[in-house]
Amino acid sequence: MQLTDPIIRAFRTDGVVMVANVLSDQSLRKVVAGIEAWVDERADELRAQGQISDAHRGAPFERRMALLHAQCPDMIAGLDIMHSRIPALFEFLHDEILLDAVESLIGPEITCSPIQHLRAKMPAHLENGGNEMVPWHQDAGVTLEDADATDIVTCWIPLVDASRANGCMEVMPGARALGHLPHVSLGGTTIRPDLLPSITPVAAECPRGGVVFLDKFTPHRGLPNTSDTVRWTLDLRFQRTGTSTGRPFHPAFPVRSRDASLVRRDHADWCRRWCEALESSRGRQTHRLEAYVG
Ligand SMILES: O=C(O)CCC(=O)C(=O)O
Repeated sequence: MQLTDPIIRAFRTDGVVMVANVLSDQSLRKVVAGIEAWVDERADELRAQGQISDAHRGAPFERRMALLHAQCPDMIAGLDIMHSRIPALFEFLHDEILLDAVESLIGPEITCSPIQHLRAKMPAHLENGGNEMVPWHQDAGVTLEDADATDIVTCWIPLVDASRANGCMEVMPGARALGHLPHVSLGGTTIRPDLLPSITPVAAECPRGGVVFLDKFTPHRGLPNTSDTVRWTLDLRFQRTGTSTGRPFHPAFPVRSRDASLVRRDHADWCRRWCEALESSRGRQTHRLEAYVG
């Protein structure tokens, strides 16, 4: 879906825009089916090890992971995109409707950044729940300097309706004009508290099918999930092919080009590149942090 001029203008001015009804139900169903297959496998593995007693097969997508996590918080270990490498997620990185929207913002030569996440945000009341809370930061703070000149578009994609209650993001519209703000390590990578813009935050509620488009300088954070269900989301990043990603040691790859031969569609190759990169980049710094004494 191409974005309209008013939406593009809002993105450029505010650094954030929520667009409803972007993605097809069919694409999202395929992604969810791929995740469910991973959950089945992981639950079976933990049941065989005696770490869970009930795999809750048949429980709704937005409940099941909470039921499993309550039995074994380790259930979500290895879920993130680069570790689980779920084939349906790799396919979704090429989603034509999503890429049409991204093309409206950065043009037709599009590379998928390796900074990409699948998040299952647990209800905060669960024991070990709330660990997935992300403090105020800019995506520029979690990329290294080599990407300073790169326009990076974050696509935050709920797989279930995302509301304030289940822990959607809060964002600061208009703060992108401030550029890169120093980040420190304080309960996670976060904007130095004394430099946090005094802009009233807005809850970026977004229904399933919608996308929140975010500029790399827009401060945002994840709210706690006060519901009983799991807030499932993807956050993916795209940029012009040939620009630096800020994670030079992790694999980026073209997902759209006027020259179709440049687009990489080989899932096995993607898996191989991630395995090698994770091994060889062990211990590398990925966030840009300043020393801080509060
Ligand atoms: O999903 C969240 O709660 C936070 C997401 C986030 O920080 C990001 O996409 O950069």
